[in-house]
Amino acid sequence: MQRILSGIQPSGVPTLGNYLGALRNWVALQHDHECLYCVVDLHAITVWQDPHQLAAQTREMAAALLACGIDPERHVLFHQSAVHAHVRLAWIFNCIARLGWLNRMTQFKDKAGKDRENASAGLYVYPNLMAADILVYHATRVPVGDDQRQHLELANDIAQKFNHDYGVEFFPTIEPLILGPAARVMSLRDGTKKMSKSDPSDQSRINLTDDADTIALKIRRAKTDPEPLPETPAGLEGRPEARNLVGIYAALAETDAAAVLAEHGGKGFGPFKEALAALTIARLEPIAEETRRRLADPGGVDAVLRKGARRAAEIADPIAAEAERLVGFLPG
Ligand code: AQP
Repeated sequence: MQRILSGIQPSGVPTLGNYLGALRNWVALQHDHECLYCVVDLHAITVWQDPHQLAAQTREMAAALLACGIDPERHVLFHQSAVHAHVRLAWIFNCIARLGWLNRMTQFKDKAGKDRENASAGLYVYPNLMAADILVYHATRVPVGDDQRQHLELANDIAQKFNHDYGVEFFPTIEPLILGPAARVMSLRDGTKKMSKSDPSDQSRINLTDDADTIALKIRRAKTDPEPLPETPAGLEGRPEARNLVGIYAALAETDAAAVLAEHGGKGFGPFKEALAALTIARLEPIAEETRRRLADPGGVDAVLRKGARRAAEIADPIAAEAERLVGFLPG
């Protein structure tokens, strides 16, 4: 069975975008892979996180993952900061990766924005930590959105350079696992911007913990244009908000845009939004309910994470120790 590693930042409450782009696939992959799923709190602090909220958000993220169907008995669910091997290997990778490689990373450019001088050094070396997250388990498959492809190529460059520099075949090649049609969910306020859990506007996203009334209201208020829905997908060209809502409907109904438009095309957004709200509520309400139930016992969620961290460390510690030995460190 191939080993999978994937992570999600506890930088807010998980969104419908995280669910359709990642979490739903994580659950499905459990059937035929050995899975390690990680709440990546080390990655989250590459941008400012309120320390009073970070622990709560980490727990909330874990509860949501459990509610989505991650099975912590058959697989491993943990928080990244609890497994120190990630940081040990990330430091070695900081010394392997070249500045020129990191300078090409488009996510850093996007996240740092215009004020690059003021971005944290952590944000800059984020891809090196991501490479360590994966390679410290010798994981070979990583389910990611298309936006992460560049980081995985960098991880493979790092693995190859390590193997070459130290004359070993120690780190394997990683294969990105881009699943299904690219489910990229956009903001409800701006169809050209990705839906994000850290967007300052709560109206821009649907949170996995939103109740039915909140979901219905957010969808009713979602930005649209004045035209009716087109009859075919070609008519979505140049209409990012319409494309997004149709895409969300298709992803939730596990169908495609053509089938959605065959049913709803030619009509105004009013009735379509009602149908979309009903479908979203039907899919998300059980998850929100189970997340709340889990969070009523915070100690129970923490215990799942701690147990997961112990099991993750059993795999990662010997691999980090061997990498350190290859580099030439004396054992501690
Ligand atoms: N809008 C989205 N549509 C589809 N997939 C998405 N993902 C995130 N947003 C969307 C996928 O969710 C996984 C975990 O993401 P992450 O927490 O590591 O960071 P992110 O991609 O930066 O997600 P956010 O929600 O936008 O977080 P913040 O606001 O903190 O930056 C990834 O597999 C990602 O592709």
